[in-house]
Amino acid sequence: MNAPFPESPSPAPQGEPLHLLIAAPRGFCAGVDRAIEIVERALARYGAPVYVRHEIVHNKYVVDGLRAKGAVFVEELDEVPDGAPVIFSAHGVPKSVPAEATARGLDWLDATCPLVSKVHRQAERQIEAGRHILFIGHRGHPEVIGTLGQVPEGSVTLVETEEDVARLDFAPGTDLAFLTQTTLSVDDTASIIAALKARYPEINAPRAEDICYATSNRQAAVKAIAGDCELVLVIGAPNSSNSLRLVEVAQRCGARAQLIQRADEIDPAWLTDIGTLGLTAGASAPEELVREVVALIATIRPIREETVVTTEEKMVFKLPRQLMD
Ligand code: 0CG
Ligand code: SF4
Repeated sequence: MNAPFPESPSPAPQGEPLHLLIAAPRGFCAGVDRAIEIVERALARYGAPVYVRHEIVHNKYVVDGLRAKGAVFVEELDEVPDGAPVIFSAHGVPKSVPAEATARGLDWLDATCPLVSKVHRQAERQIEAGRHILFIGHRGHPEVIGTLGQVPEGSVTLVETEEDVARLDFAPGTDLAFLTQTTLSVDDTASIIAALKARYPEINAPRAEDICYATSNRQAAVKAIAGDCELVLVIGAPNSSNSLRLVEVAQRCGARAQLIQRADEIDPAWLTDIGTLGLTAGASAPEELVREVVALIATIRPIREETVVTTEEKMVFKLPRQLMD
């Protein structure tokens, strides 16, 4: 029998090649790798269903993939049935959450990124030292809720902007300390800290930067390409703080910037009149989605792909002890 006649391939795109600048580092950080591995190992150990409180990381593709393997995502612990294992997301949880899980006798695992846990411990130490904390972060973000929930109510004040700093009314000489969310804009945070230090010169600063290595490296990487790009695509979710910051950084470099979750959100019209396109991905966006975007773009314009590396990352975090054997 004759082989079926092959379908004719769609014609390759014609015209001027689009220069595609891909930022590196981009995509998964060590905390995201670890959190996803915790869910996968828990599924292997306990079998499905394994409950996860909040999206393990802020990415629908990752969450859908784990859901297909038997993870059940909930927002609150009271949605977890008695006797079921539960994992806390990479963003961290208030102290009340593990306390409640223990009280209910639930088998729980903590996928909080170690760099978020480090900020939790600093918050406790500042309170033990008798200081009031000014916490720089975005109201309502799960990491902020988790960090504020490490210390007694009333012992921390959230600061989102320089205007918030101007509105503070602590008496001069009040024993203050500041801490920050891990996924903030490096530049905005520097301005807020400068404003805090100007108002309260004695304020206690964290020993090391709270903004994590992945957040600052991805911002530096997008800065290195954005000035040469007419448009920068950032792969990430609308609830992903670190991804939103990459959009802002690119815009401040003078590029148009667009957050997209998947390749199918790209409007071909965005690509017709430009010479250079930038591409990066937030810390919770997998490399598969970057390749999917590149493949889609290549169906619209011929591309000349170039990766711009600003630093190499080698960070790896240990898994929780319960999952090591
Ligand atoms: O950037 P945020 O904190 O919103 O989280 P996301 O899940 O996007 O990325 C890393 C983590 C945790
Ligand atoms: Fe940890 Fe930073 Fe990754 Fe958040 S973005 S999970 S703090 S390494």
